[in-house]
Amino acid sequence: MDEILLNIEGMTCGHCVMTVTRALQGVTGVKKVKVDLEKGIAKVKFNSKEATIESMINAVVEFGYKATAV
Ligand SMILES: [Cu+2]
Repeated sequence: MDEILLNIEGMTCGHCVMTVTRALQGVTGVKKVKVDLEKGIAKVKFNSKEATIESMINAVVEFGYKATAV
């Protein structure tokens, strides 16, 4: 199991946190997601054989937020 931190830009409230969490959880291979609103960071546990960092970033962008690998 691998772990990555993503910087998430554009989150302002709990709804944003939920949206970003669901977006990341929807990526195949992502096992666990923890989003910190104040820090603007998402901690993601994933199987690197199934999920790529690019696929996670794209999933977040699709919902209108900006994500970059820390
Ligand atoms: Cu919001």
